[in-house]
Amino acid sequence: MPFTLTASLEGRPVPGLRVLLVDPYLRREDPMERKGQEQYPSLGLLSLAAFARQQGADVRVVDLTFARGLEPFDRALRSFTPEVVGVHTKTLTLPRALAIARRARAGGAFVLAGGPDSSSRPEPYLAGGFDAVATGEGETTLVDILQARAEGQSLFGLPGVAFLHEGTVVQGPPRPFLPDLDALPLPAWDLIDLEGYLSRWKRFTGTRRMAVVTSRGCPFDCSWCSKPTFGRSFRQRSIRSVLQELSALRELYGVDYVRICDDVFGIQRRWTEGFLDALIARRWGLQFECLSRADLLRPELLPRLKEAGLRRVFLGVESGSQAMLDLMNRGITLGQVERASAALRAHGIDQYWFLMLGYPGETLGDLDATVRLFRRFAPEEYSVSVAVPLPGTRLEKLVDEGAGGGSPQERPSLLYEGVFPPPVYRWTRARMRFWRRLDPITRRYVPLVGEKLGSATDWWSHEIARKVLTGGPPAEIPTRGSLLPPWLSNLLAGPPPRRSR
Ligand code: B12
Ligand code: SF4
Repeated sequence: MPFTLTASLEGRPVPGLRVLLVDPYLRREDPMERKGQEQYPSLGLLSLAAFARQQGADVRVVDLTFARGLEPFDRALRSFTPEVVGVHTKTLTLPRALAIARRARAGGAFVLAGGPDSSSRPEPYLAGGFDAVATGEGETTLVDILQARAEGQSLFGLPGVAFLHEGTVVQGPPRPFLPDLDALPLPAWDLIDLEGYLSRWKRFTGTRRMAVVTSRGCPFDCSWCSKPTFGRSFRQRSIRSVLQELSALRELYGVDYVRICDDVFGIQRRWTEGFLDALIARRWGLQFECLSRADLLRPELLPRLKEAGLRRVFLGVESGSQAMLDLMNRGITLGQVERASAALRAHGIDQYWFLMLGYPGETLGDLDATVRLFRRFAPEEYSVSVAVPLPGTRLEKLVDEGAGGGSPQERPSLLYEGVFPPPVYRWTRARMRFWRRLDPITRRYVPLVGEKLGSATDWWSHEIARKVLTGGPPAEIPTRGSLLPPWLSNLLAGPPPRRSR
Protein backbone atom coordinates (compact mmCIF):
# COMPACT_ATOMS: atom_id res chain seq x y z
CA MET A 1 0.00 0.00 0.00
CA PRO A 2 1.71 3.28 -1.04
CA PHE A 3 2.56 5.57 1.81
CA THR A 4 0.51 8.74 2.35
CA LEU A 5 1.78 11.91 3.98
CA THR A 6 -0.86 12.12 6.72
CA ALA A 7 -0.46 8.51 7.80
CA SER A 8 3.31 8.80 7.89
CA LEU A 9 3.33 11.91 10.05
CA GLU A 10 1.54 9.93 12.72
CA GLY A 11 3.13 6.56 12.08
CA ARG A 12 6.93 7.28 11.72
CA PRO A 13 7.24 4.22 9.44
CA VAL A 14 11.03 3.83 9.15
CA PRO A 15 12.46 3.83 12.68
CA GLY A 16 16.23 3.67 12.90
CA LEU A 17 16.96 2.95 9.21
CA ARG A 18 20.40 4.39 8.41
CA VAL A 19 20.15 6.68 5.37
CA LEU A 20 23.02 8.61 3.81
CA LEU A 21 22.10 11.38 1.35
CA VAL A 22 24.84 12.68 -0.96
CA ASP A 23 25.28 15.78 -3.11
CA PRO A 24 27.98 14.79 -5.66
CA TYR A 25 28.63 18.35 -6.88
CA LEU A 26 32.31 19.32 -6.49
CA ARG A 27 32.89 23.05 -6.84
CA ARG A 28 36.55 22.73 -7.78
CA GLU A 29 35.67 20.62 -10.82
CA ASP A 30 32.94 22.93 -12.13
CA PRO A 31 34.05 24.89 -15.22
CA MET A 32 31.44 27.57 -14.39
CA GLU A 33 33.07 28.13 -11.02
CA ARG A 34 35.73 30.35 -12.56
CA LYS A 35 32.95 32.54 -13.91
CA GLY A 36 31.60 33.15 -10.42
CA GLN A 37 29.14 30.31 -9.99
CA GLU A 38 27.38 30.93 -6.68
CA GLN A 39 27.30 28.26 -3.99
CA TYR A 40 24.31 27.09 -1.99
CA PRO A 41 23.56 23.66 -0.54
CA SER A 42 20.95 21.56 -2.33
CA LEU A 43 17.59 22.51 -0.84
CA GLY A 44 16.07 19.35 -2.28
CA LEU A 45 18.47 17.15 -0.32
CA LEU A 46 17.95 19.15 2.89
CA SER A 47 14.20 18.82 2.56
CA LEU A 48 14.46 15.05 1.95
CA ALA A 49 16.76 14.70 4.96
CA ALA A 50 14.38 16.62 7.23
CA PHE A 51 11.37 14.65 6.03
CA ALA A 52 13.01 11.22 6.31
CA ARG A 53 14.25 12.13 9.79
CA GLN A 54 10.75 13.17 10.77
CA GLN A 55 9.60 9.69 9.67
CA GLY A 56 12.04 8.07 12.08
CA ALA A 57 15.07 7.40 9.83
CA ASP A 58 18.61 8.00 11.09
CA VAL A 59 19.81 10.42 8.40
CA ARG A 60 23.25 11.84 7.55
CA VAL A 61 24.20 14.09 4.62
CA VAL A 62 27.49 14.22 2.72
CA ASP A 63 27.79 17.49 0.82
CA LEU A 64 30.85 17.32 -1.45
CA THR A 65 30.61 20.94 -2.66
CA PHE A 66 33.84 22.10 -1.01
CA ALA A 67 35.55 18.68 -0.86
CA ARG A 68 38.64 17.73 -2.88
CA GLY A 69 37.29 14.32 -3.85
CA LEU A 70 35.18 11.43 -2.61
CA GLU A 71 36.99 10.97 0.75
CA PRO A 72 34.20 12.45 2.92
CA PHE A 73 31.79 10.00 1.33
CA ASP A 74 34.15 7.06 1.84
CA ARG A 75 34.58 8.03 5.49
CA ALA A 76 30.80 8.22 6.03
CA LEU A 77 30.38 4.86 4.31
CA ARG A 78 32.85 3.26 6.73
CA SER A 79 31.75 4.95 9.95
CA PHE A 80 27.98 5.16 9.42
CA THR A 81 27.49 1.94 7.35
CA PRO A 82 24.26 3.22 5.75
CA GLU A 83 21.57 0.77 4.68
CA VAL A 84 20.38 3.17 1.99
CA VAL A 85 22.46 5.73 0.04
CA GLY A 86 20.50 8.42 -1.85
CA VAL A 87 22.26 10.56 -4.45
CA HIS A 88 21.11 13.94 -5.82
CA THR A 89 21.59 14.12 -9.62
CA LYS A 90 22.20 16.84 -12.19
CA THR A 91 23.34 16.23 -15.76
CA LEU A 92 26.86 17.50 -15.14
CA THR A 93 27.46 15.28 -12.11
CA LEU A 94 26.43 11.97 -13.70
CA PRO A 95 29.95 10.42 -13.72
CA ARG A 96 30.52 11.15 -10.03
CA ALA A 97 27.06 9.90 -9.12
CA LEU A 98 27.92 6.58 -10.81
CA ALA A 99 31.24 6.38 -8.95
CA ILE A 100 29.39 6.91 -5.66
CA ALA A 101 26.86 4.22 -6.55
CA ARG A 102 29.62 1.68 -7.23
CA ARG A 103 31.30 2.36 -3.87
CA ALA A 104 28.00 2.34 -1.98
CA ARG A 105 26.98 -0.98 -3.50
CA ALA A 106 30.36 -2.45 -2.71
CA GLY A 107 29.69 -1.33 0.88
CA GLY A 108 26.43 -3.30 0.86
CA ALA A 109 23.96 -0.37 0.69
CA PHE A 110 20.82 -0.05 -1.42
CA VAL A 111 21.54 2.84 -3.80
CA LEU A 112 18.94 5.32 -4.93
CA ALA A 113 19.12 8.30 -7.30
CA GLY A 114 16.79 11.31 -7.45
CA GLY A 115 16.76 14.88 -8.75
CA PRO A 116 16.46 16.58 -12.16
CA ASP A 117 18.78 14.45 -14.28
CA SER A 118 17.80 10.96 -13.14
CA SER A 119 14.13 12.03 -13.25
CA SER A 120 14.43 12.87 -16.94
CA ARG A 121 16.51 9.79 -17.84
CA PRO A 122 16.66 6.98 -15.24
CA GLU A 123 18.32 4.54 -17.69
CA PRO A 124 22.01 5.52 -17.38
CA TYR A 125 21.69 5.52 -13.59
CA LEU A 126 20.09 2.08 -13.45
CA ALA A 127 22.55 0.69 -16.00
CA GLY A 128 25.42 2.29 -14.04
CA GLY A 129 24.74 0.57 -10.71
CA PHE A 130 21.84 2.33 -8.99
CA ASP A 131 19.19 0.00 -7.53
CA ALA A 132 16.37 2.47 -8.12
CA VAL A 133 15.57 6.01 -9.26
CA ALA A 134 12.98 8.26 -7.58
CA THR A 135 11.46 10.39 -10.33
CA GLY A 136 9.77 13.71 -9.59
CA GLU A 137 9.14 15.21 -6.16
CA GLY A 138 11.10 13.10 -3.71
CA GLU A 139 9.95 13.29 -0.10
CA THR A 140 7.14 10.74 -0.05
CA THR A 141 8.82 8.54 -2.67
CA LEU A 142 11.96 8.30 -0.52
CA VAL A 143 10.00 7.31 2.57
CA ASP A 144 7.94 4.80 0.55
CA ILE A 145 11.17 3.18 -0.60
CA LEU A 146 12.65 3.19 2.90
CA GLN A 147 9.49 1.59 4.22
CA ALA A 148 9.57 -1.07 1.50
CA ARG A 149 13.22 -1.78 2.38
CA ALA A 150 12.47 -1.91 6.11
CA GLU A 151 9.63 -4.38 5.52
CA GLY A 152 11.40 -6.40 2.83
CA GLN A 153 8.76 -5.57 0.19
CA SER A 154 9.31 -5.13 -3.53
CA LEU A 155 9.24 -1.76 -5.31
CA PHE A 156 6.67 -2.86 -7.92
CA GLY A 157 3.84 -0.37 -8.37
CA LEU A 158 5.33 2.34 -6.14
CA PRO A 159 4.53 5.77 -7.63
CA GLY A 160 7.60 7.66 -8.87
CA VAL A 161 9.97 4.67 -8.65
CA ALA A 162 11.96 3.22 -11.56
CA PHE A 163 14.16 0.12 -11.33
CA LEU A 164 15.52 -2.67 -13.48
CA HIS A 165 13.63 -5.94 -13.66
CA GLU A 166 15.14 -8.73 -15.78
CA GLY A 167 17.14 -6.16 -17.71
CA THR A 168 14.29 -3.77 -18.52
CA VAL A 169 13.31 -0.55 -16.81
CA VAL A 170 10.11 -0.81 -14.81
CA GLN A 171 8.53 2.55 -13.99
CA GLY A 172 5.74 2.98 -11.42
CA PRO A 173 2.90 5.47 -11.99
CA PRO A 174 3.73 9.18 -11.60
CA ARG A 175 4.09 10.39 -8.02
CA PRO A 176 1.30 12.86 -7.16
CA PHE A 177 2.57 16.24 -5.95
CA LEU A 178 2.35 17.04 -2.23
CA PRO A 179 -0.91 18.93 -1.85
CA ASP A 180 0.42 21.25 0.87
CA LEU A 181 4.07 22.33 0.97
CA ASP A 182 3.56 23.78 4.45
CA ALA A 183 3.31 20.21 5.76
CA LEU A 184 7.04 19.71 5.13
CA PRO A 185 9.48 20.31 7.99
CA LEU A 186 12.13 23.04 7.76
CA PRO A 187 15.26 21.96 5.80
CA ALA A 188 17.77 19.93 7.86
CA TRP A 189 20.44 22.68 7.96
CA ASP A 190 22.07 21.02 10.97
CA LEU A 191 23.13 18.01 8.87
CA ILE A 192 25.58 20.00 6.70
CA ASP A 193 28.35 22.47 7.38
CA LEU A 194 26.14 25.50 6.76
CA GLU A 195 28.63 27.73 8.55
CA GLY A 196 31.16 26.82 5.84
CA TYR A 197 28.88 28.35 3.19
CA LEU A 198 27.94 31.37 5.32
CA SER A 199 31.47 32.34 6.28
CA ARG A 200 32.58 32.12 2.63
CA TRP A 201 29.77 34.41 1.62
CA LYS A 202 30.69 36.79 4.42
CA ARG A 203 34.30 36.87 3.24
CA PHE A 204 33.42 37.58 -0.37
CA THR A 205 30.33 39.77 -0.07
CA GLY A 206 30.11 40.98 3.53
CA THR A 207 26.74 39.23 3.94
CA ARG A 208 25.76 35.77 5.24
CA ARG A 209 23.74 34.29 2.39
CA MET A 210 21.42 31.30 2.25
CA ALA A 211 18.82 30.01 -0.21
CA VAL A 212 15.10 29.36 0.32
CA VAL A 213 12.22 28.38 -1.94
CA THR A 214 8.78 29.92 -1.49
CA SER A 215 7.18 27.79 -4.23
CA ARG A 216 7.76 24.71 -6.36
CA GLY A 217 7.28 24.55 -10.13
CA CYS A 218 6.56 27.00 -12.92
CA PRO A 219 3.47 27.22 -15.15
CA PHE A 220 5.32 28.72 -18.15
CA ASP A 221 6.55 26.63 -21.05
CA CYS A 222 9.84 27.89 -22.52
CA SER A 223 10.92 25.36 -25.09
CA TRP A 224 14.46 24.82 -23.80
CA CYS A 225 13.55 24.50 -20.15
CA SER A 226 14.02 21.19 -18.39
CA LYS A 227 11.32 20.59 -15.78
CA PRO A 228 11.51 16.88 -14.95
CA THR A 229 10.75 17.23 -11.26
CA PHE A 230 7.79 19.57 -10.98
CA GLY A 231 6.63 19.82 -14.62
CA ARG A 232 4.33 22.76 -15.32
CA SER A 233 2.74 22.53 -11.90
CA PHE A 234 2.90 25.44 -9.45
CA ARG A 235 2.46 25.36 -5.68
CA GLN A 236 3.09 28.26 -3.34
CA ARG A 237 3.95 27.94 0.36
CA SER A 238 2.00 30.13 2.77
CA ILE A 239 3.50 33.49 3.72
CA ARG A 240 3.52 32.33 7.35
CA SER A 241 5.62 29.26 6.61
CA VAL A 242 8.17 31.21 4.52
CA LEU A 243 8.50 33.84 7.26
CA GLN A 244 9.03 31.07 9.81
CA GLU A 245 11.94 29.72 7.75
CA LEU A 246 13.46 33.17 7.27
CA SER A 247 13.15 33.93 10.94
CA ALA A 248 14.86 30.63 11.85
CA LEU A 249 17.71 31.34 9.41
CA ARG A 250 18.22 34.78 10.95
CA GLU A 251 18.09 33.63 14.53
CA LEU A 252 19.96 30.33 14.29
CA TYR A 253 22.57 31.21 11.66
CA GLY A 254 22.71 35.01 11.43
CA VAL A 255 21.59 34.97 7.77
CA ASP A 256 21.11 38.53 6.49
CA TYR A 257 20.79 37.98 2.72
CA VAL A 258 18.56 35.43 1.04
CA ARG A 259 18.43 34.05 -2.45
CA ILE A 260 14.91 33.06 -3.33
CA CYS A 261 15.50 30.02 -5.51
CA ASP A 262 11.98 29.69 -6.95
CA ASP A 263 11.97 28.94 -10.68
CA VAL A 264 10.20 32.27 -11.00
CA PHE A 265 9.43 34.56 -8.07
CA GLY A 266 6.25 36.62 -8.02
CA ILE A 267 3.90 34.42 -10.05
CA GLN A 268 0.89 35.02 -7.78
CA ARG A 269 0.34 38.73 -7.54
CA ARG A 270 -1.63 38.84 -4.28
CA TRP A 271 0.73 36.45 -2.54
CA THR A 272 3.72 38.51 -3.62
CA GLU A 273 2.24 41.77 -2.38
CA GLY A 274 1.27 40.17 0.94
CA PHE A 275 4.75 38.70 1.35
CA LEU A 276 6.46 42.01 0.65
CA ASP A 277 4.17 43.84 3.09
CA ALA A 278 4.96 41.25 5.77
CA LEU A 279 8.72 41.64 5.20
CA ILE A 280 8.45 45.43 5.35
CA ALA A 281 6.39 45.29 8.55
CA ARG A 282 8.96 43.06 10.28
CA ARG A 283 11.89 45.44 9.70
CA TRP A 284 14.40 42.59 9.76
CA GLY A 285 16.79 44.42 7.48
CA LEU A 286 16.99 41.23 5.42
CA GLN A 287 18.19 41.72 1.84
CA PHE A 288 17.19 39.36 -0.91
CA GLU A 289 17.50 38.47 -4.59
CA CYS A 290 15.32 36.39 -6.86
CA LEU A 291 14.75 35.24 -10.41
CA SER A 292 11.79 36.81 -12.15
CA ARG A 293 10.26 37.50 -15.55
CA ALA A 294 9.94 40.87 -17.24
CA ASP A 295 6.15 40.44 -17.50
CA LEU A 296 5.86 39.95 -13.72
CA LEU A 297 8.05 42.88 -12.68
CA ARG A 298 5.41 45.53 -13.08
CA PRO A 299 6.99 48.96 -12.52
CA GLU A 300 4.41 49.85 -9.83
CA LEU A 301 5.57 46.84 -7.74
CA LEU A 302 9.19 47.94 -7.68
CA PRO A 303 9.09 50.52 -4.86
CA ARG A 304 7.60 47.85 -2.59
CA LEU A 305 10.15 45.26 -3.70
CA LYS A 306 12.93 47.71 -3.00
CA GLU A 307 11.59 48.62 0.43
CA ALA A 308 11.24 44.93 1.31
CA GLY A 309 14.97 44.42 0.65
CA LEU A 310 15.29 43.38 -3.00
CA ARG A 311 18.86 44.04 -4.15
CA ARG A 312 19.26 42.05 -7.35
CA VAL A 313 16.99 40.38 -9.90
CA PHE A 314 17.97 37.59 -12.27
CA LEU A 315 16.09 38.21 -15.49
CA GLY A 316 15.79 35.70 -18.32
CA VAL A 317 16.07 38.23 -21.15
CA GLU A 318 17.52 35.60 -23.55
CA SER A 319 17.31 37.57 -26.81
CA GLY A 320 16.83 41.08 -28.15
CA SER A 321 14.75 39.77 -31.03
CA GLN A 322 11.00 39.32 -30.63
CA ALA A 323 11.08 36.63 -33.33
CA MET A 324 13.51 34.59 -31.19
CA LEU A 325 11.52 35.12 -27.99
CA ASP A 326 8.48 33.80 -29.84
CA LEU A 327 10.39 30.79 -31.20
CA MET A 328 11.53 30.04 -27.65
CA ASN A 329 7.91 30.30 -26.50
CA ARG A 330 8.93 32.76 -23.78
CA GLY A 331 5.56 34.53 -23.66
CA ILE A 332 7.37 37.85 -23.13
CA THR A 333 7.55 40.95 -25.32
CA LEU A 334 10.58 43.15 -25.85
CA GLY A 335 8.49 46.08 -24.63
CA GLN A 336 8.06 44.30 -21.27
CA VAL A 337 11.80 43.69 -21.06
CA GLU A 338 12.54 47.34 -21.80
CA ARG A 339 10.02 48.62 -19.25
CA ALA A 340 11.15 46.24 -16.51
CA SER A 341 14.82 46.94 -17.12
CA ALA A 342 14.39 50.73 -17.10
CA ALA A 343 12.26 50.56 -13.94
CA LEU A 344 14.84 48.39 -12.14
CA ARG A 345 17.55 50.89 -13.03
CA ALA A 346 15.39 53.80 -11.84
CA HIS A 347 14.90 52.10 -8.46
CA GLY A 348 18.54 51.19 -7.99
CA ILE A 349 17.94 47.41 -8.13
CA ASP A 350 20.75 45.50 -9.83
CA GLN A 351 19.90 43.27 -12.77
CA TYR A 352 21.59 40.07 -13.83
CA TRP A 353 20.56 39.11 -17.35
CA PHE A 354 20.60 35.58 -18.75
CA LEU A 355 21.17 35.67 -22.51
CA MET A 356 21.05 32.76 -24.90
CA LEU A 357 22.74 32.54 -28.27
CA GLY A 358 22.51 29.84 -30.92
CA TYR A 359 18.86 28.87 -30.56
CA PRO A 360 17.75 27.14 -33.79
CA GLY A 361 16.37 29.69 -36.26
CA GLU A 362 18.52 32.55 -34.99
CA THR A 363 19.86 34.85 -37.69
CA LEU A 364 22.76 37.28 -37.64
CA GLY A 365 20.18 40.08 -37.50
CA ASP A 366 18.81 38.51 -34.28
CA LEU A 367 22.30 38.40 -32.77
CA ASP A 368 22.71 42.10 -33.61
CA ALA A 369 19.36 42.87 -32.01
CA THR A 370 20.53 41.16 -28.81
CA VAL A 371 23.73 43.20 -28.74
CA ARG A 372 21.75 46.40 -29.33
CA LEU A 373 19.32 45.65 -26.49
CA PHE A 374 22.27 44.84 -24.26
CA ARG A 375 23.95 48.11 -25.16
CA ARG A 376 20.87 50.16 -24.38
CA PHE A 377 20.30 48.72 -20.92
CA ALA A 378 23.79 47.47 -19.97
CA PRO A 379 22.80 45.25 -17.01
CA GLU A 380 25.13 45.29 -13.99
CA GLU A 381 25.81 41.56 -14.48
CA TYR A 382 25.00 39.02 -17.15
CA SER A 383 25.83 35.59 -18.44
CA VAL A 384 25.68 34.38 -22.01
CA SER A 385 25.13 30.73 -22.80
CA VAL A 386 24.86 28.84 -26.02
CA ALA A 387 21.51 27.02 -26.14
CA VAL A 388 21.87 23.58 -24.52
CA PRO A 389 19.43 20.83 -25.48
CA LEU A 390 18.81 19.36 -22.01
CA PRO A 391 17.32 15.87 -21.86
CA GLY A 392 13.55 15.76 -22.34
CA THR A 393 13.10 19.32 -23.64
CA ARG A 394 11.45 20.49 -26.88
CA LEU A 395 14.78 22.05 -27.83
CA GLU A 396 16.36 18.60 -27.63
CA LYS A 397 13.68 17.32 -30.00
CA LEU A 398 14.31 20.20 -32.42
CA VAL A 399 18.02 19.54 -32.40
CA ASP A 400 17.51 15.80 -32.85
CA GLU A 401 15.35 16.58 -35.87
CA GLY A 402 18.30 18.40 -37.41
CA ALA A 403 17.99 22.05 -36.32
CA GLY A 404 21.43 23.63 -35.98
CA GLY A 405 24.22 21.55 -37.46
CA GLY A 406 25.42 17.98 -37.02
CA SER A 407 23.36 14.85 -36.37
CA PRO A 408 22.26 13.77 -32.89
CA GLN A 409 24.81 10.94 -33.01
CA GLU A 410 27.62 13.33 -33.78
CA ARG A 411 26.92 15.85 -31.10
CA PRO A 412 28.33 15.51 -27.58
CA SER A 413 25.88 15.03 -24.72
CA LEU A 414 24.95 18.65 -24.07
CA LEU A 415 26.12 20.88 -26.88
CA TYR A 416 25.14 20.91 -30.49
CA GLU A 417 26.56 22.72 -33.47
CA GLY A 418 24.85 26.11 -33.64
CA VAL A 419 23.67 27.69 -36.87
CA PHE A 420 26.91 29.66 -37.21
CA PRO A 421 30.53 28.74 -36.62
CA PRO A 422 31.67 29.24 -32.98
CA PRO A 423 33.70 32.43 -33.74
CA VAL A 424 30.42 34.23 -34.52
CA TYR A 425 29.18 33.56 -30.97
CA ARG A 426 32.55 34.48 -29.49
CA TRP A 427 32.44 37.72 -31.42
CA THR A 428 28.91 38.48 -30.17
CA ARG A 429 30.04 37.91 -26.60
CA ALA A 430 33.08 40.11 -27.14
CA ARG A 431 30.82 42.92 -28.33
CA MET A 432 28.79 42.65 -25.15
CA ARG A 433 31.90 42.65 -22.97
CA PHE A 434 33.06 45.76 -24.78
CA TRP A 435 29.78 47.58 -24.12
CA ARG A 436 29.64 46.47 -20.51
CA ARG A 437 33.11 47.93 -19.90
CA LEU A 438 32.34 51.15 -21.73
CA ASP A 439 28.91 51.67 -20.22
CA PRO A 440 29.90 53.52 -17.02
CA ILE A 441 31.72 56.09 -19.14
CA THR A 442 29.25 56.55 -21.99
CA ARG A 443 26.21 56.57 -19.70
CA ARG A 444 27.63 59.19 -17.36
CA TYR A 445 29.64 61.51 -19.46
CA VAL A 446 28.97 61.24 -23.17
CA PRO A 447 25.69 59.48 -23.96
CA LEU A 448 25.52 60.96 -27.47
CA VAL A 449 29.02 59.81 -28.35
CA GLY A 450 28.02 56.39 -27.00
CA GLU A 451 25.10 56.28 -29.48
CA LYS A 452 27.29 57.24 -32.41
CA LEU A 453 30.00 54.81 -31.42
CA GLY A 454 27.32 52.13 -31.10
CA SER A 455 26.09 52.64 -34.68
CA ALA A 456 29.65 52.68 -35.99
CA THR A 457 30.55 49.39 -34.27
CA ASP A 458 27.28 47.82 -35.51
CA TRP A 459 28.20 48.80 -39.03
CA TRP A 460 31.71 47.38 -38.64
CA SER A 461 30.43 44.15 -37.13
CA HIS A 462 27.68 43.75 -39.69
CA GLU A 463 29.62 44.42 -42.83
CA ILE A 464 33.16 43.33 -42.12
CA ALA A 465 33.65 41.19 -39.01
CA ARG A 466 30.89 38.73 -39.77
CA LYS A 467 32.05 38.35 -43.36
CA VAL A 468 35.41 37.27 -42.04
CA LEU A 469 33.91 35.05 -39.34
CA THR A 470 31.33 33.30 -41.48
CA GLY A 471 33.53 33.14 -44.55
CA GLY A 472 30.79 34.40 -46.87
CA PRO A 473 29.21 37.65 -48.06
CA PRO A 474 26.18 38.96 -46.11
CA ALA A 475 23.86 38.11 -49.01
CA GLU A 476 24.43 34.39 -48.32
CA ILE A 477 23.92 34.62 -44.59
CA PRO A 478 20.39 34.49 -43.17
CA THR A 479 19.61 37.87 -41.59
CA ARG A 480 16.34 39.29 -40.39
CA GLY A 481 16.55 43.05 -41.01
CA SER A 482 19.79 44.57 -42.31
CA LEU A 483 21.28 47.68 -40.79
CA LEU A 484 22.22 49.09 -44.17
CA PRO A 485 20.29 49.97 -47.32
CA PRO A 486 20.47 47.06 -49.80
CA TRP A 487 22.57 49.00 -52.36
CA LEU A 488 25.28 49.62 -49.75
CA SER A 489 25.23 46.02 -48.50
CA ASN A 490 25.58 44.75 -52.08
CA LEU A 491 28.40 47.15 -52.81
CA LEU A 492 30.31 46.01 -49.75
CA ALA A 493 29.59 42.36 -50.42
CA GLY A 494 31.29 42.55 -53.81
CA PRO A 495 30.28 40.47 -56.85
CA PRO A 496 28.20 37.31 -56.19
CA PRO A 497 30.25 34.09 -55.94
CA ARG A 498 30.69 32.13 -59.20
CA ARG A 499 28.67 29.00 -59.40
CA SER A 500 30.54 25.87 -60.35
CA ARG A 501 28.88 23.49 -62.80
C1 B12 B 1 18.46 27.10 -7.11
C2 B12 B 1 19.09 26.42 -8.29
C3 B12 B 1 20.47 26.50 -8.39
C4 B12 B 1 21.33 27.18 -7.32
C5 B12 B 1 21.53 26.24 -6.14
C6 B12 B 1 21.91 24.83 -6.56
C7 B12 B 1 21.78 23.78 -5.50
N1 B12 B 1 22.80 23.61 -4.73
O1 B12 B 1 20.74 23.13 -5.42
C8 B12 B 1 22.63 27.48 -8.12
C9 B12 B 1 22.52 28.88 -8.66
C10 B12 B 1 23.92 27.35 -7.35
C11 B12 B 1 22.49 26.47 -9.26
C12 B12 B 1 23.55 26.06 -10.00
C13 B12 B 1 23.41 25.16 -11.03
N2 B12 B 1 22.27 24.71 -11.59
CO1 B12 B 1 20.56 24.97 -10.83
N3 B12 B 1 18.80 25.20 -10.29
C14 B12 B 1 18.30 25.75 -9.24
C15 B12 B 1 16.76 25.64 -9.28
C16 B12 B 1 16.19 26.95 -9.84
C17 B12 B 1 16.08 25.30 -7.97
C18 B12 B 1 16.69 24.09 -7.23
C19 B12 B 1 15.89 23.84 -6.00
O2 B12 B 1 16.29 24.22 -4.92
N4 B12 B 1 14.72 23.21 -6.14
C20 B12 B 1 13.83 22.92 -5.06
C21 B12 B 1 14.07 21.51 -4.53
C22 B12 B 1 13.09 21.21 -3.42
O3 B12 B 1 13.86 20.61 -5.60
P1 B12 B 1 14.96 19.57 -6.16
O4 B12 B 1 16.31 20.06 -5.90
O5 B12 B 1 14.60 19.21 -7.53
O6 B12 B 1 14.73 18.30 -5.22
C23 B12 B 1 13.54 17.52 -5.24
C24 B12 B 1 13.52 16.38 -6.28
O7 B12 B 1 14.35 16.61 -7.37
C25 B12 B 1 13.90 15.14 -5.53
N5 B12 B 1 15.30 14.83 -5.34
C26 B12 B 1 16.40 15.58 -5.50
N6 B12 B 1 17.51 14.89 -5.14
C27 B12 B 1 17.13 13.68 -4.75
C28 B12 B 1 17.85 12.59 -4.26
C29 B12 B 1 17.15 11.45 -3.87
C30 B12 B 1 17.92 10.29 -3.32
C31 B12 B 1 15.73 11.37 -3.99
C32 B12 B 1 15.00 10.17 -3.57
C33 B12 B 1 15.02 12.47 -4.50
C34 B12 B 1 15.71 13.61 -4.86
O8 B12 B 1 13.34 15.40 -4.26
C35 B12 B 1 13.52 16.79 -3.91
C36 B12 B 1 12.43 17.23 -3.00
O9 B12 B 1 11.17 17.05 -3.59
C37 B12 B 1 16.59 24.46 -10.29
C38 B12 B 1 15.28 24.41 -11.02
C39 B12 B 1 14.31 23.54 -10.24
N7 B12 B 1 13.08 23.86 -10.29
O10 B12 B 1 14.66 22.58 -9.60
C40 B12 B 1 17.81 24.63 -11.19
C41 B12 B 1 18.40 23.40 -11.82
C42 B12 B 1 18.42 22.27 -10.82
N8 B12 B 1 19.78 23.80 -12.08
C43 B12 B 1 20.25 23.34 -13.18
C44 B12 B 1 21.59 23.54 -13.63
C45 B12 B 1 21.90 23.07 -15.05
C46 B12 B 1 22.54 24.14 -12.80
C47 B12 B 1 24.03 24.32 -13.12
C48 B12 B 1 24.68 23.10 -13.71
C49 B12 B 1 24.15 25.56 -13.97
C50 B12 B 1 25.57 25.81 -14.44
N9 B12 B 1 25.82 25.55 -15.69
O11 B12 B 1 26.40 26.22 -13.68
C51 B12 B 1 24.63 24.62 -11.73
C52 B12 B 1 25.06 23.34 -10.97
C53 B12 B 1 25.66 23.69 -9.62
C54 B12 B 1 25.30 22.68 -8.52
N10 B12 B 1 25.48 23.12 -7.27
O12 B12 B 1 24.91 21.57 -8.74
C55 B12 B 1 19.22 22.53 -13.94
C56 B12 B 1 19.51 21.04 -13.84
C57 B12 B 1 19.19 20.37 -15.16
C58 B12 B 1 19.82 19.02 -15.19
N11 B12 B 1 19.16 18.12 -15.90
O13 B12 B 1 20.85 18.80 -14.64
C59 B12 B 1 17.89 22.98 -13.24
C60 B12 B 1 16.78 21.90 -13.19
C61 B12 B 1 17.38 24.22 -14.01
C62 B12 B 1 16.86 23.92 -15.40
N12 B12 B 1 15.56 23.93 -15.59
O14 B12 B 1 17.61 23.70 -16.32
N13 B12 B 1 21.21 26.04 -9.41
S1 SF4 C 1 12.69 29.06 -18.27
FE1 SF4 C 1 11.88 29.88 -16.37
S2 SF4 C 1 9.92 30.79 -16.95
FE2 SF4 C 1 10.51 29.47 -18.65
S3 SF4 C 1 9.48 27.53 -18.20
FE3 SF4 C 1 11.54 27.39 -17.33
S4 SF4 C 1 11.37 28.03 -15.19
FE4 SF4 C 1 9.50 28.70 -16.27
